[in-house]
Amino acid sequence: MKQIILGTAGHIDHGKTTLVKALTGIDTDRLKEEKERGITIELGFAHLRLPDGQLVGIVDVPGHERFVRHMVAGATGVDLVALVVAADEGVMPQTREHLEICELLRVKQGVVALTKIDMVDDSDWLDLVKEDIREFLQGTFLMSAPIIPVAAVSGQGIAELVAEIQRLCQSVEARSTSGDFRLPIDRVFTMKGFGTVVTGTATAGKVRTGDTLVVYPQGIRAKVRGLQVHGEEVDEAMSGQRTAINLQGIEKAAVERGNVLAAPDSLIPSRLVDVRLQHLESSPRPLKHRAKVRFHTGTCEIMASLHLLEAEELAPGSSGYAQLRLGEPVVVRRGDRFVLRSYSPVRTIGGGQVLHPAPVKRKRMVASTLAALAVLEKGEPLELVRLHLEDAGVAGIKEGDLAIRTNLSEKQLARVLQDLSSRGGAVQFDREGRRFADSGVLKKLTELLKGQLEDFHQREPLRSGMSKEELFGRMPGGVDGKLFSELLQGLIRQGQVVQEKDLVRLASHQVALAADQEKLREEIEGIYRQAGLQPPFFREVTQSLGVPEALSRQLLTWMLEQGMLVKVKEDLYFHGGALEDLKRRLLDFFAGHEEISTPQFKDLTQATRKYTIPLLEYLDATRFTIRIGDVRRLREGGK
Ligand SMILES: Nc1nc2c(ncn2[C@@H]2O[C@H](COP(=O)(O)OP(=O)(O)OP(=O)(O)O)[C@@H](O)[C@H]2O)c(=O)[nH]1
Ligand SMILES: [Mg+2]
Repeated sequence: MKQIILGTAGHIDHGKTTLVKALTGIDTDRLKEEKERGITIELGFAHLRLPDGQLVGIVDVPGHERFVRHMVAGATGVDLVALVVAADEGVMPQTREHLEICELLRVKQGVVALTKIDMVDDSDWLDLVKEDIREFLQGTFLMSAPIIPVAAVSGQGIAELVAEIQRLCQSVEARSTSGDFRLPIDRVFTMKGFGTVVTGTATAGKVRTGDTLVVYPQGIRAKVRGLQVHGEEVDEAMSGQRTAINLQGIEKAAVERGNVLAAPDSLIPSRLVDVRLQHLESSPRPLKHRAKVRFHTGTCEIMASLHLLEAEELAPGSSGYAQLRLGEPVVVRRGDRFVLRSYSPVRTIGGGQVLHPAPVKRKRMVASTLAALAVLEKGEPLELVRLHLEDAGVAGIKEGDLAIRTNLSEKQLARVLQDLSSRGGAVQFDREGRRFADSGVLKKLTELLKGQLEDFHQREPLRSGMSKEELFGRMPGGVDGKLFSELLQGLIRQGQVVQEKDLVRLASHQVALAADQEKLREEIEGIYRQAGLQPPFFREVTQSLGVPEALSRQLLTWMLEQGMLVKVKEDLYFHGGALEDLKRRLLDFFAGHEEISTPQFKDLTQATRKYTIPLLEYLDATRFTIRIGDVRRLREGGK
């Protein structure tokens, strides 16, 4: 069976609630204040079983000017509207405003109920009112909707109205129930023994008892303990159903109307939203850049400042791109409809469609901004995905986040990503995390990476390479670690970069000493070879040879990398051959001894304490020997 919701709309006192009661037998004005004042304040809920068996959920909205925000909340997720006009009064201000809201929210179909016809005994008057309504509906989605006269008190016309609703229901498109579950919350209350219950009209997906959901924008997780649809307990609820959800693990005070209950990781709270804004024809004056407005979407109302991106003002009846800067975070998806109302006096002034649910601050009057927004509004899925990949830049983006931003179905998105990847437009750099990056961004990053290596080789011609860590540190901020590794591996596979241990270098780079440097190197090495186990300070050697500081440092690094010199401790370097020789002699010693004491070691090396202690520590540290108390033994496997 299709899930269908019908909403009422119309001016105060025109008979909406009475009509719902005549249709369903349910009085939706439950509050004491509503009974006393005879008006609707909060949304009311009922359901109607049509003759053909179809069940229709009904949302009854208040007509009072002060509660239009409740009406907007109620109209969210509605498939059909019953526009109620009292025969004795005709079209009134909220008849107009409610119809405008339905238009802005893109309600597609409906019927007009001309109520209280028992109050009018003049058939000419009735014809006049009908004509008036017909004219009023010109150019709207209700343009050719039937106008059905009813009198709730006598039941006159009710059967005809039911027949029309049934006819409409048959043509309502069945909703998709795939995708992430989402329900804008319109009521929160506690039930004895059950805890917190929230209600709303599910606008997407499905939910089952036991599922974990998140209350947005707070990000509080809660478990679904129980579900009710039309007052009956169910295991599963879906898009298009009026649903009550009993939540476990959340206090009533932590949730409020306007919050959204949705699948984990399915929404991004944001204080910025890009939109296509339609300014109502009936608006009294142009909408100005930076105007203070009320942003309504789902069941929430949030104060916002309107940033017109294309002009200083928007004339009534015209439309344009805008960014809303909100006082509180909102959670929307691309394509969501919204309504704007003026700050004061409060009046509906426009509305439209969300293009980007979590954009960056946009620069106004800039061609690139407008081009991006045009893609967000009208782009093919592929262009849309590419735009979001580009925006994500060097940080890359998760497939799930792309889904939220584009609001494409899982299947559609997977297809686009595959298409883009095979065409070389996108790269999946993290399989497990399902993260992607734009190829153009990667190309730039690759150039940057190679540029950094090139700079390094120029700066340090005698060093064989740069540590991976240092190279990563020189990438622009926000570069993802996995993305960096993937790029580097790619360059290594292509043979452009070579990695040895932790050092990377351009394949083209080779350390080669100039003839004069080579001569110096030989002299230094000679001094160290001669000095054996009592080497001089490197600085002393190079100073005596008159080697400039910078070259001295480069030569040292190079000789260390080549293993000509070995660092035993800070500022203490030995000739590599001298150390090898020492190790050979130690092996001979251990052939005849179990262990060696410090004095024995001193004898063996013929060196002073200044050298013997660091040497012993070096041999321990490199796991050649092991220290036991005051003596050393050869480590197993030590050589
Ligand atoms: N005679 C007559 N009175 C009606 C009819 N429908 C509603 N009324 C009366 O009109 C008054 C207002 O009706 P409601 O149903 O509360 O009007 P509403 O549109 O729900 O009002 P709000 O929710 O406050 O906007 C009540 O006193 C009803 O009894 C009708 O068909 N005939
Ligand atoms: Mg009412």
